[in-house]
Formats: sequence, structure tokens, C-alpha cells
Amino acid sequence: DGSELVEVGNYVQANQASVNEEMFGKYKGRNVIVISLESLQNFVIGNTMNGEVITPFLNSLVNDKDTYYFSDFYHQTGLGKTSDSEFIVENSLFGLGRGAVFFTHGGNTYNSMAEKLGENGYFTNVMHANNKSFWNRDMIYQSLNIQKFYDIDSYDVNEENSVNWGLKDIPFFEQSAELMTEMQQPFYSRMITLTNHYPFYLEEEDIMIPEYNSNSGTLNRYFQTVRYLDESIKVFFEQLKEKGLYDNSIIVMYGDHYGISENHNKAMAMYLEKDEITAYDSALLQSVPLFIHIPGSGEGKVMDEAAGQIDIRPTILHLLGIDTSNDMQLGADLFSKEHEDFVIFRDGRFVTDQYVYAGEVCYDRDTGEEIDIKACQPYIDRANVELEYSDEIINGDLLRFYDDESINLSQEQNAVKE
Ligand code: GP9
Ligand code: MN
Repeated sequence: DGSELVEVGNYVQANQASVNEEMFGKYKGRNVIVISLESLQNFVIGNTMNGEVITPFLNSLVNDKDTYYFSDFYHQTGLGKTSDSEFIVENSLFGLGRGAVFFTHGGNTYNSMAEKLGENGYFTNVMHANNKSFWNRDMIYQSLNIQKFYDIDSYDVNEENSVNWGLKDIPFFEQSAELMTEMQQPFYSRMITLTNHYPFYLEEEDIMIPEYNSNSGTLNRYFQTVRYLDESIKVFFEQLKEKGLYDNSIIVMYGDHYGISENHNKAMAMYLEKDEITAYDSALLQSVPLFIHIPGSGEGKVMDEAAGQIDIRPTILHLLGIDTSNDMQLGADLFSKEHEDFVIFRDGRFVTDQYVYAGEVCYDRDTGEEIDIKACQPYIDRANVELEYSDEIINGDLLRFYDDESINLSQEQNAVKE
């Protein structure tokens, strides 16, 4: 009957971060382009590999006056990998602890970012040159109210412009920019890149830096495909400018999940010049980059709050002046002064500005020393509550009982209960 929704709704209301009045609605009406950067971890940003710069274009954005770069941002995905990150971004809820929510709950009712933007006059779409049914996307995109899926059939894909998983990122962005010129504006396009995907293969002609020299071929090649991904973003920005789409857009880019698993810890330790990769290190290595690029903003800066993918939905909607105060979301606006430095991972680990909790150990974030679990306990409890509420919403398909007045409704129900 949706009574669980009341409890979750009360929690969401009580923990809501206020909006930043200066930012709310500041970029109303702009196109929104959200780019999923395949397997891109934060440790490569601003870094070199054997003297080679790995992400020259993204590095140039870090200190760009039109870019907010989040340096302590984390993926929150589970087994659903890319699809989990999509789910989190659209719904500001977690994926599931088991399996991929895209498969298991593709037919649920949701209140996605796409749906909100559609209601606000946006043409909403996803661009990804893979078969439409991969990760059950064709099904769940209907539940997410995404109006159009530019899947493999919308792209010219052939032997020459493909590698590894499919269409290379540079032609993907070139063709996507062309498709954008035909879109009704304002549009919301979520773009999913692919070339920087395990096992990280490139063709000779696309290799821009040498391999690394560890015992892991995976890590060795990773730097090269990351370099290629970086180049593809540069090309896309140029295309947007050429096509006159740049100035009136907001471009949000985030790493979808890790690329280098713990199977490559030895090679990672060598690269990071550490004796070993501990549970503490592994948690911090789940950091992925987030860039919010707003042409003409002039106020960009490096933002160091601990934050996660779950925060993207409210942040974007608020920049566009779209209210989310009645929404069943677990993230918070990154520009809110009340945004808390607390990122929960799907497996219960978490990072705050003071602590890292991993392997059931509480670490002092600054020193990496093990400390009394008591320091972490309040966060452990809250992490459990939030993950559980998210699971309840999904497993109970609770957003069926939600409509735009749902919080009012739930408050009434609550009043009756009291
Ligand atoms: C497939 C692509 C990769 O379409 O999104 O998915 P992943 O394996 O990274 O979850
Ligand atoms: Mn992925």
C-alpha cells in the first residue's frame, strides 16, 4: 500500500540539502549533455605515466574557468557496472547489491531525471552505439521515460571505425554531434563511451602513448585507451563549437566505474609507488572524475567535497531551475552549502572527509591508520539505512505509489498515523 514509502519519504525530507540560491536556475533552458566516461578512474587525471601526460584535454579542464572539477568524487556501482551508473544518475538511488537493477527491475515505475526534463520541455535521449538490448536498455529506458535511444542503428559502424567492443569513441562523438544538430532544443542527451573498456585494445593508428611496463597487460594498455578517450572528448568539444551547440549547453562528464580491478594490485602498487594496495587504498581508488563544464560560467573551480554519482541528478536539475524537493532521491546538490562529505559505496564501504571505512575497518583518512571503529559507527549505521531504503524502493516498486504530490500525500498519511 506504499506505507514504506512514507518512512523513506520522511527520511529523504529530513536529510534534504537546501538549494544554493545563487546557482538554482542559473542555466535554465540550456541543453544538457551527460557523458559516461567508460572505466575512467581519477588517478590518471593530472598524472603522467613514464613521463607521458595521460589526459591532456581533461587536465586542461581542471583549471578551466568554465569547469567545476570534483576531485573527491566516487562511483557507487555494483555488478551492473555501466548500467548501475546510469541508474544512479537518472534516479539518485543506488543500484542493487546483487545483479543489475536494469535487468531485475526494468519494468518498475521511476521518476527519472529524463522524465523530469521531459516534463520541462526537453527532448530526452541516450546515445550509445551498441545493440539496444545490451543491459536491457531498450526495456528500462521506457520505464525511465527516455524518449529516444540512438543505439547502434543510428550510427554508421564498419570495420574501419570499430575496435574492441564496437564503434570507436572519436567517430562516435563526430556522428553524435551531427545527430544533435537535428534535435529539438533544449535536449538532454546522455552519451555512453566505449573504447576505454576492458580489455583496453586499440588499433595501431589510434595509439598516442606507449604502453606501461608492469606485469599487467591490462594496466599497461589502460593508459593508452584512456589517452584515446581524452582525445575523443577534445574532438567532441570542437564539434559542438563548430555546430553552434556549445554555448547553450552544459556538459557533465563522469567516470562510470573502476577500470582496473584488484586483480592488478601489484601493477597498481608499482605505478603508484606504494609497497602494496591496502583496503584503504582500494577504497580511495574508486574515485572517478566528475566535470561540470558550463560554457561562459567563468566561476569554475576545483571542488573537493567527498561526493558520488548519486548527487548528479539533483545538481543538474537545480542548475536548470527544476525543483526536486518532493523527489524520492538519496543524493544532494553538489552546490548546496549543506552537501555532506559522505559517499556510500554499494558494498557498504564509505568515504568521508575524515574517515575511510573498508574491509570492516575504520581508517583515519589523512594517515591511513586503523582507528577505533566507534569513529565510523554513526556513518556505518546511516550507510546501512540508506542502502536499505534504496533497496526497499526498488524491490517494492514503491514509486508506483508516488506522483508529483506524493510527499504531500505521504505527509497526510503520516499525520493520520500520528
Ligand atoms: C556496453 C557498455 C559497457 O554497452 O555500456 O558496459 P560495462 O561492461 O562497462 O558495464
Ligand atoms: Mn562501463
